[in-house]
Amino acid sequence: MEEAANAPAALTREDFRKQVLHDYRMACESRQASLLGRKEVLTGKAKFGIFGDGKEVAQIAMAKVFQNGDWRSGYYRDQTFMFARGMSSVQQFFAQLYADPDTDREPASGGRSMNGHFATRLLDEQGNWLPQTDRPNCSADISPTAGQMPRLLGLALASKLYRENADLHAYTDFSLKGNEIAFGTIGNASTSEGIFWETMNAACVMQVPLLMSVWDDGYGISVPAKYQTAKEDISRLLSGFQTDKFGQGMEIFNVKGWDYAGLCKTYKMAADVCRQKHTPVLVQVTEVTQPQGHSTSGSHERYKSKERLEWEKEYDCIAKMREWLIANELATVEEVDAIENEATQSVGDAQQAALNAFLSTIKFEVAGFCDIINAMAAQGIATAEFAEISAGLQSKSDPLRKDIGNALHKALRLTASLGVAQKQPLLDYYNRFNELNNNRYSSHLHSQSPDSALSVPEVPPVFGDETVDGYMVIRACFDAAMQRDPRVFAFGEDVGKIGDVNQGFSGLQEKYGELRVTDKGIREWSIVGEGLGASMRGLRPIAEIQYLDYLLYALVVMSDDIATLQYRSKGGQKAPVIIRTRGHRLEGIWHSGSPMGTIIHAVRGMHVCVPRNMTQAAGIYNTLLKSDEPALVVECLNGYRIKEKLPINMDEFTVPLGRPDTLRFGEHATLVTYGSCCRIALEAADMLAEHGIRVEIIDVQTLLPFDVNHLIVESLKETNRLVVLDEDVPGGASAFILQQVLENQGGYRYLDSAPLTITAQPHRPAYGTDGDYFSKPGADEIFMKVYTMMHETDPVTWPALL
Ligand SMILES: Cc1ncc(C[n+]2csc(CCOP(=O)(O)OP(=O)(O)O)c2C)c(N)n1
Ligand SMILES: [Mg+2]
Repeated sequence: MEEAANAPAALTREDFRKQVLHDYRMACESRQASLLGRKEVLTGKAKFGIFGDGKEVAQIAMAKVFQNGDWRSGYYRDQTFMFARGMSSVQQFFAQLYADPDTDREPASGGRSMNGHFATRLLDEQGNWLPQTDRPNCSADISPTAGQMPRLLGLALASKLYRENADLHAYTDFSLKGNEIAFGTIGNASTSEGIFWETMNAACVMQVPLLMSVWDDGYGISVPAKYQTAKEDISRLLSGFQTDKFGQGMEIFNVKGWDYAGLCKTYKMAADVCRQKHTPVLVQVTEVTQPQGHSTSGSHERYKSKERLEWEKEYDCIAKMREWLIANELATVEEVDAIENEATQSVGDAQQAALNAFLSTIKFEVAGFCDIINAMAAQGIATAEFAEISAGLQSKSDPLRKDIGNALHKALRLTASLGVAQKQPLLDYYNRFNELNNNRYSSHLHSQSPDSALSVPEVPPVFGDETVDGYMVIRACFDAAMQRDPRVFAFGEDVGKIGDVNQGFSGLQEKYGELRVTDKGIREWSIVGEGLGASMRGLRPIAEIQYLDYLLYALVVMSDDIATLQYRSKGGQKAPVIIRTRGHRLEGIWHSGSPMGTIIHAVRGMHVCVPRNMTQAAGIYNTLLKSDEPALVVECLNGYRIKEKLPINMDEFTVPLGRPDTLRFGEHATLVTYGSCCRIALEAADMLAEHGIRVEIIDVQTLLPFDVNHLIVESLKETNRLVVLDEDVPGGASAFILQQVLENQGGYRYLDSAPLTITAQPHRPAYGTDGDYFSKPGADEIFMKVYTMMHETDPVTWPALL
C-alpha cells in the first residue's frame, strides 16, 4: 500500500476512507456533468459547451485547502472545484448551460454568460456587500484567456493590505487580517499571454498570497505545447522566480493531474506556504487530459494522435483514482461501480430539474401570451391567424422567449389597422414583455444600489481666499480622502516617492506610508487589475495610469472585466475602482492623445469623467469615493500649474456626474465640449463676441454618463445651432456627442444649421507648438468654422472671410 493512501494522523482509516470515497463521488459527478452537458449541446438543447473533464481530481485537491474568505479567479475548466467547494451545484451548472436568466437558479450570471463562467454572489438584492470572510468567494469569470490574471493580482494584494495595515483590521467582513489566499487557475497555453508573465512578476515583486494553478494538458485547443511554451514547460521557465537566498520570489510545485494522493499533499504544502508567508506559489499540474476535447465546437481526434488519445484514456484521472482506491483497499470494485452509477443517476436528475425549471417558466409565459391572443381571437380579431400562432407556440417542446417575441411582433403586424382600444391587451403585453426582458438581459450595466454614483447628493464647493496651483487642489482632495478612510489607497508609476509626476500625491507617502501611496512597475494592465481585484474586496483603490496615451495598455481589463462586472454577474458583483490619468493638450504622438471615442465605446459600464480643471476633478473624486461604481477620471495635463481657488470644504464637496456646466451664455450657437478644450472654447468665444457672435459654452464634465437631464437640448432650443468641439479624431467622441444630443435628446428638431464638429486631425498629433497648432483644434479654427456657419445664416451681418 502506498504511504500516501494511509489516513493522516488525525483521521481514523474509516473516516479517511469515507472522505476519499466522497471525493471520488464528486469527481464522478463532475465527469457525468461534462458528458451529459456535451450531449445536451449536441442534441440542440444548449448552444455551446466547455467542460472540466480531465481536471476533476486536481480540483478536488485544490478545494480541500480553499478556506472561507479565500478567492478564486479562474477559467472555464473549474466546475469540479466549484462543486467541491459548494460555490456551484450540478443543477446550477446546467441552468447556466441552458442560459436560464433566473439568478436563483443560475446565480453566476443570470444566464448572461456561456457555461463554465463561474461566480458567487457578493452582493445582496439591493447591491450592498455581503460578508466575504464566512464563505468561499469566486470573482466572475471572463472568456478572454489569461484575462483572470490582473484581477487575481488585486485580490491577492488586498490580503497584503488587510494584513499589514492595522487600520484595516476592523473590516472583518472582508478580511481576517489578510489570512486569505487568492487562487488563480489557467490553462497551459494561456500562459503564453503577456499578462500572465506581467502578473507573476508583479506578484513576486509585491509578495502577495497568490496561488496559481496551471492545468497543463499539453494543448491550447489544437495547438500543442511546442508552439506555446519555450521548452514546453512553464514551471521550468518560471524557475528564475523560485524563492532563494536573495529573497522575493515564489514557490513552485509540480504534480501529476491523475495522482490523487500527490495532489492532496502538494496543495496542502502550497497553501500553507502561501497563506503563512504571503509568498506567491505556482502549482503546475501536468499530465492532465481532456477526454471530450476542447469544447463542443470540435473533435480532438482531428489533432491528437492515436497514441496520445490512448495515453489520455490510460491516464484519465478518474480511471487512475479508481485503480488507486481498489489497489489500496479503500473500496471494492462493487463499491466504486455503485458510486459511478449513483453519480450518473444524480447528475441526470439535476440536469432534468434544471431543464424543467427553465422550460416551465417559459411555457408559463407562452400560455400567458396565448391567453391574450386567444381572447382576442374569440372576439373575432384575426381569428384564424391567432389560432395558428397560438397552436404553433404551444406545440413547441422547447420554446424560447424569442419565439414569444416573434409571435408577439407578428400579432402586432396583424392588428396594425385596428384601433388602440381593440388591441389594448396586446399593447399592454408588449410593454410588460419588454420590461421583463429588459431586466433579464439588460439590467445592471451600472450599480442599482443606494450607493450608485448618480445617487450621491450634490454639495457645492465653498471657496476661501486662497489661490493655489491646480495640483495642490488635487493633493488636498486626496489628502482628505486618505485621512477620512483607511480603505483608500493609491498606486501607479511614480505615485509613491515623488507623489506622481504632477505632484497630486506629493508628501502623502510620508504621511500615510508606503502601503497606501505606492510606486509600481511599468505595467498598466496589471496596475488596473490590482485596483479591480482590491476593490472587489471592499477597498477603495485609486489606480493611476501616468498618461492617457498609455491607458490603451490597460483598456483590455477595463473593457473586458471592470466594465462588464456588474452586468455579467447581473448585479452579483461590483468593483468600485477609480482609474486616474491625465491627458489632452501636451505635444507629440504619444503625449497628447485624446482617444476618448475609443475609450467610451470600450468601457460602457464604467463612468468616464473629463473635468476641465482640478476643482471639478476633486469634486468628481469625492463623488466617486462616496459611490460604489468604477470610473475613469482624465485630468487636464496642462492644468496642474494653473491657479485655482482652494475650496475650504474639500472633504465634502461633490460634483454630480452627468450634469453639464454652462460656462458662458449666448444665443447664436451651443458649443458642447469638455476637458482642456473648455479653455480654448472660451478663448474662441471672446474672438467671436468681437464680431457679435455669442456662443453658449457647455462643459459636459462626464462623457459617461452623458447629460442625464438633457440640459444641452434646452440650450439648443434657444440657439438652434450645435457645435461640438473635441480633441479626438473626426467621428470619435464628437460622433457620440452628436448621437446623444441629436437623437437621444431629440435635438435635430431645433437645428437651423447643419451640426458642426470641430476635432483633431485623423492622425495622431505632431510634436511641438506648431505640431499642436496644425493637429489639434485651436481658437483660430473654431472662430473660422463658427463664423462661417453664421455667415451662411446671415451673409449680410457676417460677410465672407475667405
Ligand atoms: C484572448 C483569447 N484568445 C483566444 C481565445 C480562444 N480560446 C479559447 S480557449 C483557448 C485555448 C486555451 O488553452 P489553455 O489555456 O491551454 O486551456 P485549456 O482549454 O487547454 O484548458 C483559446 C485559444 C480566447 N478565449 N481568449
Ligand atoms: Mg491546455
